[in-house]
Amino acid sequence: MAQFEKVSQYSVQHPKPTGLVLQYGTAGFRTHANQLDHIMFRMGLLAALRSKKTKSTIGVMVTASHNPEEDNGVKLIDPMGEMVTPAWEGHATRLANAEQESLVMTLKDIIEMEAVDLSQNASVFIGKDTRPSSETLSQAVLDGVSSLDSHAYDYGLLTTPQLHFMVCCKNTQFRYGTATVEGYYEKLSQAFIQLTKHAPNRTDDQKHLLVDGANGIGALKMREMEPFLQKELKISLHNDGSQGKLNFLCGADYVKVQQKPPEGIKMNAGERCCSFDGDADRIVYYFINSAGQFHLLDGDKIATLISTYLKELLTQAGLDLQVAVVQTAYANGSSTHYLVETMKLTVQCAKTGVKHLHHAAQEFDIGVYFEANGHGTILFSKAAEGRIQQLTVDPNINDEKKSAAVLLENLINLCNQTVGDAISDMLLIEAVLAIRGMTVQQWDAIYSDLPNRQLKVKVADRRVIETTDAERRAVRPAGLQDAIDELVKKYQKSRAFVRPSGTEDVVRVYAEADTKEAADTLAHEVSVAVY
Ligand code: 16G
Ligand code: ZN
Repeated sequence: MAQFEKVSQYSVQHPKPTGLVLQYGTAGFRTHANQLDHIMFRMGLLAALRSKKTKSTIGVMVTASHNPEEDNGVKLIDPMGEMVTPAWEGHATRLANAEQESLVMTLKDIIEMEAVDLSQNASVFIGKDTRPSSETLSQAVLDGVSSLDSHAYDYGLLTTPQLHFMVCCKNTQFRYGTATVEGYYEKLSQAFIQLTKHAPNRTDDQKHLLVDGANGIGALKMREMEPFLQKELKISLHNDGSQGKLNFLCGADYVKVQQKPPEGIKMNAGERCCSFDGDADRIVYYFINSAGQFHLLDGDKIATLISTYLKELLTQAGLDLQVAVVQTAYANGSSTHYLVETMKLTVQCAKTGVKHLHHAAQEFDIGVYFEANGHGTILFSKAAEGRIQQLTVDPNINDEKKSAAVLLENLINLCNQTVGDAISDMLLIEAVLAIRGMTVQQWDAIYSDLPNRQLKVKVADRRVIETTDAERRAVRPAGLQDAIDELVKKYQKSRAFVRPSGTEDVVRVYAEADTKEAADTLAHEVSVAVY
């Protein structure tokens, strides 16, 4: 078949190093950029097949998010802008690891297994981050798509959530928005400007926000977007990529893990600051107080701010829609306690990894999901969106209800419902703080985080650890959970768990307790039990 001849020909230019085995992990393939050329070509092939199968546009994003600049990676995006379905993650791993001579055979196998009609048209959207390696690697994706005579549209530089947005817009016939960067900026900024109208008389200080762009794509895109915001937000952009290295001593992951401000940003006491990660799908906020102490507002604090505001608006609008918050085992115990006990919200725990949280959040009228590391968004069910929309045009309701419904409608438009999005989340947070007239200190004071500690443990084979209950309990090896339970009992307000990492060859340990010393000691004792 001519189609496969082309695949064979092109694949020679993207040879697989013999014996190299890589897995489609929690967020796609991710490793040193010099091992990825063949993977990119093959993901181009697979995206074309997935597009033929679903009769929809599929996305391929070239990025390694918060990893060092020398790494790169790739993830596939399904028709509604969500992460590719698990069965196809399996196909991705198989295709990636087929040795050069069996590539076409593996491809044919997948075509047969999925009953892909090769005569069907295919369309693939491609995006990339600012890593130097992304240029040639995205070219390899294009080669893969073209070698199956499929249509590729290369958007060039995009944040990961922007590509998710484009794919969703395209496949919903633009009901979700226009599949261009301008369409993205316009949709979000219009919603933001509408929301800020409910917060008149904001001072320049209140409009001012320091943004750490991690020297990556988020900084670039923030610059592009700023004019659309019509001065309703005054951004001081730092780590904009003009000097520093991507993710080096800056970015959301650095700030969260190190629990300190990034380099390259000068903060005055009480100033609101936020950091994006390398592909702008995560965000964390922080400030320093007058005593110079650093305060981090992570994904848990973001979820709390947003879910409590949504609940308030629903009450005002008289809508009985259920708001649920989806967290992971890493959520600080204080956040869960506050959401359940004080706010009386439904809280669910999902396994680490955006796809798990996203999936869980889809079960509710309104699902707010955030990982503690700052990745998250809000999902509104079609029915919830419909009821809110209806209320905005209902002639029989009072002004208070109508105003709440209009605010909710604008919040829906401001959310990137396809995936966590640093830019969209930032605008959401800024809007909520503005409307409520809240300072970052007041937001931080909603609850106090329990001291916590994370450690990595290197073991011979991390897969010997098996977990259950959304990774909060270990079922294997035998005896490990009992040992953890005994250790936890020694401390107050304590909790600990272990889980094998999905992105690194390590076991992760998490512990929290009423004091820093107790959390540190508990984490250390649990890591000893893991050996
Ligand atoms: C990936 C996930 C992130 C998760 C992290 C956990 C996506 C887009 N990203 O970066 O959500 O928190 O993995 O890493 O799903 P770990 O398994 O090494 O702890
Ligand atoms: Zn990321």
